[in-house]
Amino acid sequence: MKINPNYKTKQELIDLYNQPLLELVFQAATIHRQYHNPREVQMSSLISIKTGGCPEDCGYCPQAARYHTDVDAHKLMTVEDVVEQAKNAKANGSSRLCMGAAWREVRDNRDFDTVIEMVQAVNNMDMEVCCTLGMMNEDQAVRLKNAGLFAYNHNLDTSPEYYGDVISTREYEDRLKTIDNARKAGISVCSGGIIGMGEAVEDRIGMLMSYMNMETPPESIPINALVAVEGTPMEQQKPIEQWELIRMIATTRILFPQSIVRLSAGRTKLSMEAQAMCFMAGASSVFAGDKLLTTPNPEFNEDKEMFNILGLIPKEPFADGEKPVSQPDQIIEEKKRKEAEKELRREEARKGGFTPRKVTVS
Ligand code: SAM
Ligand code: DTB
Ligand code: SF4
Repeated sequence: MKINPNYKTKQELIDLYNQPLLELVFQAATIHRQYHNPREVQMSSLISIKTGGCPEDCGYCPQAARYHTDVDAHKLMTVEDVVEQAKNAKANGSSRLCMGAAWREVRDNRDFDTVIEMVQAVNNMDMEVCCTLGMMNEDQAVRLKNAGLFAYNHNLDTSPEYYGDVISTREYEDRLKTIDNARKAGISVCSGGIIGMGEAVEDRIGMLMSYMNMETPPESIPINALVAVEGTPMEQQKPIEQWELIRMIATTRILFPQSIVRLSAGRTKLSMEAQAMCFMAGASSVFAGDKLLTTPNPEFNEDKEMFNILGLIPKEPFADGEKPVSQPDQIIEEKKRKEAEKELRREEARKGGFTPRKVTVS
């Protein structure tokens, strides 16, 4: 059952969300136990591989160049540094690594080649690799898939109706297209949203309806509580009530029984009791490590203590899908071949001999 057939209309979904809290949690917990091991929670770590300087105007985001936040722009990380951080995440129990770039879209340039190498390297470490790089076309999705990408994260964030109040530099339709491109390439889809941006309950439900309308809903649905960052248009938003987060997680769990619901940004403001309610309501993943992309997150040690107290077990990688095989990337291989050819010609010239026009290297 990919989508719960018992809820169809917007009103039915709003009633589901608004029912007495403990009834809602009990219903969600019951479904959760039918499809998942309730003790298993995946630890997933984030790396901001390219930080800040983004041309988009997402009202919640500290990485948008136009807002004056404390985030400094950095160029793309090296593959070696990413592998180093991935090793640390794995040693602390993370089975998934999500690499985020503050890009509007993927461009076919050297930076994307480097991301392909990062995907190959982390997949070869037996971690589920997820990327969130902005919009991408079908060919780019296929390249990522062949490199060994397990999942692509691209959030709808909110309802189609509220979207324009949050972002003006791209359309809801653009987001749907990228999700579709990932899906067509055979990549597992991770897509969810943010609550606490001033939206109404109808908008939270509207977002979930967008996922219900997909031929295949996302395998992974992150639910973020807004981290209100100074300098962004949403800096003054008052923190979301923990009950709202629990309701959103429970409603998502009931509507998409097989998907992984991720308790995502906003955990530093949540007590362990509130997080326990989120796990009871069907969340089975957290972002682990002291940083999300640019904002703080509970430290590994705090989470280890929470896992101990609540009797949770970190989930193994590839429990929900086969490990992809990393294949050599055609574009990178071709570039290497041309570079080797050039080097050979340079070498010949250095020796003082004649320079052959074309040398083929097998
Ligand atoms: N640039 C790419 C994009 O927008 O798709 C990838 C990186 S972007 C930071 C990934 C997601 O992080 C956003 O879609 C949004 O849902 C979430 N996010 C960003 N800033 C946030 C904040 N302040 N609070 C909660 N979630 C946030
Ligand atoms: C998602 O839904 N949440 C993560 C991940 N996908 C990429 C990002 C949260 C970012 C929170 C703000 C920050 O740290 O910059
Ligand atoms: Fe850029 Fe992504 Fe932040 Fe929007 S959410 S400003 S696209 S980094």
